[in-house]
This record gives sequence, structure tokens and C-alpha cells, in this order.
Amino acid sequence: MIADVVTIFPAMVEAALAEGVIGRARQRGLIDIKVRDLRDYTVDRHSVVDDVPYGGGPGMVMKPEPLFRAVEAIAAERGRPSAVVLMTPQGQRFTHAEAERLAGLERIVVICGRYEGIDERVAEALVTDEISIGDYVLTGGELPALVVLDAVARLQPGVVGDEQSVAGDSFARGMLDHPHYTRPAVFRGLAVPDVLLSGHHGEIERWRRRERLRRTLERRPDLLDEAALTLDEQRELEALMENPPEEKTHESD
Ligand code: 4FV
Repeated sequence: MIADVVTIFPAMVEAALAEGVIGRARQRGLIDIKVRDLRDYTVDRHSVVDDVPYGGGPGMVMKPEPLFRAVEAIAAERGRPSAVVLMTPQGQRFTHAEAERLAGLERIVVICGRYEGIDERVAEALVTDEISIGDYVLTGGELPALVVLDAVARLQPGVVGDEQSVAGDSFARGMLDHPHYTRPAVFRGLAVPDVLLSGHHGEIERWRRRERLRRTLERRPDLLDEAALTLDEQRELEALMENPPEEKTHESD
């Protein structure tokens, strides 16, 4: 995975990409993410990246020239990108499936907007994918870009130590994840479910499967329409729908 992020706040993006699993994967050369300062692609002595909106109205708009120069310079240096992604509330909603699609591409460029947005000619002539992380307005595209880069990078081979945890990704199978517990077995009177202490792996897997289905049914039934359920899961789901477990009140959890 080769990615370039174009932003007016490179330090903010670099800081987040330097830590944890992603930071280690970059050090190990498993993924190659470069952070580009948009101001490096301005030609005026004030490194101007924004201007007033045509037609009036509040705020500023990001100018097309620096963004075109940035993407063209990156393409000249790293090869033509497989995708130029613009983070925007007007984009298609980001999903696990979208993360898997982007993870399969060789080179992506991610543009982080600021101000009211970017000149539409960038989206028309340069951008291949407009992606939104949710129906709310942020002050900038940097956090959305980091969400996408994190979700895509962890799908790269070797990035997440135990491949199992990626293969078992909840959304990879279209369901919510089962609950997780660790020591102590009892904390403030709250006990870990006995089955998890049983060492009975078959029972433990059945319990986890039932919990994934129960939670998905309760919290995100919409996911079940798309979920690729095994025969056992389908049977388990029918059983859950026939006799839904009693409403869980907080302390009984
Ligand atoms: C956003 C989102 C988002 C809009 C104006 C940046 C801001 C500012 N991006 N998903 N939600 N972007 O709110 O992706 O330029």
C-alpha cells in the first residue's frame, strides 16, 4: 500500500500515523504513507491555499491550483495513483467493504479539505472517489482521512500481528463483534460469563457466535440483510428471533 495524504496540517496527520500498529507498519516498510503539505505546492510568497467563494457567502474555499499541482507532482514522483480520494460529507459512506476495495489498490492519494470545502473543479477533474465517514460536518478532512487510512492499512498483510483478528473482523462478515473480557474474572461484582472460563472451545465459539447474532439483531438488524451467515448462524438467528432473550438491563449484563 502506497498512500499520499495532502493536507494543510501535515504535523497533525503525521502525529497520528506515527503511533501504534500503523506507526510500526510504516517503520517495518509494510505500508508506505507520505504526508504532503499543500502549501509546498503554492507558488505565491504567502502560500495561499484558499480564496473567497464565487457567488458570495460565508467562509473560504480551497483553490484548485495548489491541489492540482500537489496531485500531479505526487503522480510524477510515485506513479499515477489508482485512486484520488476526497474526504467530504457529500461522498459515499465509508464501509468495511470500501476499506477492502481501497486496500486492494496499489497507490492512493487522499485529499483533506478545510474551510467550506474545495473548488468543485478538483472533484470534477482530479478526484476518483468522494468518501464520507458520516453525516456530520467536521472542521477538516484530516480526521476522516486518518479513519480511512487506518481501516485500509490494517488490512495490509502483516500489519496486524495476528491475521486472525483481521479475518475475524466483525464487519468483514457483516455482523457486530461478540463481547470481550480479560482478567480479573470478577470486577466490582461483575463476573465474566462462566462459559469463557470453561476452556470448552466448542462452547465458547457457540456462545460468541450467539452473542454476535444477538447484538447484531438488537443493535443493527439492518446489517443482517447483507450478512453472509453460515447455516449454523441462520439456525441460531431463527432461534434468537423465535425467543428473543429478555431485555438486558445494564447491571444484569
Ligand atoms: C467530512 C465528513 C467532513 C467539511 C468541510 C471538512 C469537512 C471541511 N469529510 N466525512 N463528514 N469534512 O465533515 O468526510 O472542509
